[in-house]
Amino acid sequence: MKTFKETLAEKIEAWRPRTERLIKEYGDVEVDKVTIGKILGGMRGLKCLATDISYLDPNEGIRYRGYTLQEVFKKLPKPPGSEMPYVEGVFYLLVTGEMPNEKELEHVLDEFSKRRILPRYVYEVIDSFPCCSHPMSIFSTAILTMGRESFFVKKYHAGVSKKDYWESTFEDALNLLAKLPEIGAYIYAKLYRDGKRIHSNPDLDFGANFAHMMGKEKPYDDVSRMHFIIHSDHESGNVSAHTGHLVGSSLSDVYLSISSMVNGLAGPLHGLANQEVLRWLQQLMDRMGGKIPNEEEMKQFVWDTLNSGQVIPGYGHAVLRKTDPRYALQREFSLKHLKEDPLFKYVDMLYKVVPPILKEQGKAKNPWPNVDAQSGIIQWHYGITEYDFYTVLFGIGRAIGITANLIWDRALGYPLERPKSLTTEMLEEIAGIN
Ligand code: NMX
Ligand code: MLT
Repeated sequence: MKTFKETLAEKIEAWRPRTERLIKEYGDVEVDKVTIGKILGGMRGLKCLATDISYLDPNEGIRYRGYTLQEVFKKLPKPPGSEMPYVEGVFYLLVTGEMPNEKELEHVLDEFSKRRILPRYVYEVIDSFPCCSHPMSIFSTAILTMGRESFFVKKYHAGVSKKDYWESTFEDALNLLAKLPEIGAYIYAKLYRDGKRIHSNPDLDFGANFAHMMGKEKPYDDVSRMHFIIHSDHESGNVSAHTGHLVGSSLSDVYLSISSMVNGLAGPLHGLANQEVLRWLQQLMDRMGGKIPNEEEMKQFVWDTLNSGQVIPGYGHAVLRKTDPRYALQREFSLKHLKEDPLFKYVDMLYKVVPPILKEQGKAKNPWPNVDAQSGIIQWHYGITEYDFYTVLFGIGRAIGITANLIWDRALGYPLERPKSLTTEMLEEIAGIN
């Protein structure tokens, strides 16, 4: 049997001529048009990045290596007795483009398990944070601290060939990913459980070990697997993926790149929206004094939020134009496992109430819910009510896709990213404004 790395090496060798040919023979072919609207409008929709790890269709949603999420969940191998697949399997899929067979999966599980031990200084860094620090700041710093472990940096200083950069990036990626559940669980223990840490269990897979360290019973292992898998990738243009890629393009190592992507994810228009959904719902619960609002009361709450100039968290999207399939998947899980949860009832009613209101308001291009409208409610149901922590969970998942991208960025020799900027005066001149 070939190892994970040997399989990847073959894929890379086979892929390189395709990229080389595109650059050499078709470098001048136009793909998209850059308008002033795009330059001043956050480059929305501008086709200017390449990745083969995943693709986001506005109506269908995300595909990982050509597979819809439904297919990913159906085809990836699952631990015995579990509803959700191994997280390690999705990393294999994103990196190699293939579903792992039993032997390949066993090998990846072993790779993750043997790299999971966290250096002591990471606990000390987490311990030394001042009170009231946001968990995302701690998470980002914990990752950053481990830069001293980078295998890529050692190889680079030793003078390795550009063609081989991917190998040490692959090692860094595995070394970091295997440690993220422990970092996340320790931040949680430190902030919300008086530092009472539960030691990791090397016999458990990524999702089950995380659940174990969080002190949670079944089915929280499946909740974790589902959460990490659905958050793992969303093509290259979203803020976290783009940040990871941009920072990596200067040959910053995996630790620097992933720490940076975490900082991008921590904004309320991106990953932090999952915490914002809960914060917003808490305001509604306070207003209702614990009573479930009726549809009219809910509509009023939504309008009040909009009329005060705020966004409805968990709704809208820069690319999607339909309900996010990640929302739909979590809704399906919620209908099966937490249908009677009062918070799920809120979320269920919001699904009916918000899209028509956003349509009526006429501003949001996509009135439908995104992944963040559901994820926090599931965590809350299983007892993780400290919603400041939710984006750390998103970050653990997102690191899987971004590291897969970083490996391939190195393998295909993607260069330093450096677009050109213009001044307002220059734009006015281009527009023909006197
Ligand atoms: N509630 C209220 N207004 C909205 C919403 C919303 N959920 N979504 C978009 N709009 C507004 C938006 O603020 C903009 O207003 P203005 O013209 O005054 O600047 C207008 O509609 C047009 O925006 P769009 O082109 O539809 O959206 P854009 O691509 O700029 O932004 C989001 C996408 C996701 C940032 C935006 O929909 C939003 O702020 N949603 C709420 C926050 C959220 O759920 N973020 C999580 C996204 C998923 N993730 O995990 O990253
Ligand atoms: C994501 O998962 O990154 C978000 O849905 C945001 C995006 O794709 O722009």
